[in-house]
Amino acid sequence: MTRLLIALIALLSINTVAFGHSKMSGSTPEDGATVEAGLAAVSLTFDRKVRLTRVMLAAAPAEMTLAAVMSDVEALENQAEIGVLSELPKGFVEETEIDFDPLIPGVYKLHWIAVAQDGHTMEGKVHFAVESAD
Ligand SMILES: [Cu+2]
Repeated sequence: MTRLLIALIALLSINTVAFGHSKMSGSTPEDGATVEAGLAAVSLTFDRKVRLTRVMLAAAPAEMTLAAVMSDVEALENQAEIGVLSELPKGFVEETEIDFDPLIPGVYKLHWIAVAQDGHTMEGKVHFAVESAD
């Protein structure tokens, strides 16, 4: 029993080291959220400072649902990239806002790439749906 406990603690420690670098702790809208038309910014929050190197916003093909976009990576080949208006922060930040022209109804994916302060490159995606206000 003690041996099992030690093995378990060792395993947990390894995980702590492996995932010790920064990660995204949240976004607005959240991944999987549905928001009203007119959304013009996505904010990203990280648990430790990162330097964003690339942010891409893309609209999914019109026939795709949010659930399909979240689960089917291949289908995003036909996505239309949308211009991001804001410049990425030059230094390391814990939070940033990505601005763009107000979005029309549709399903979108925001893909970000960042470097953590420990030098690791990280990336992630936020998927969300924009629906018409009526
Ligand atoms: Cu790291």
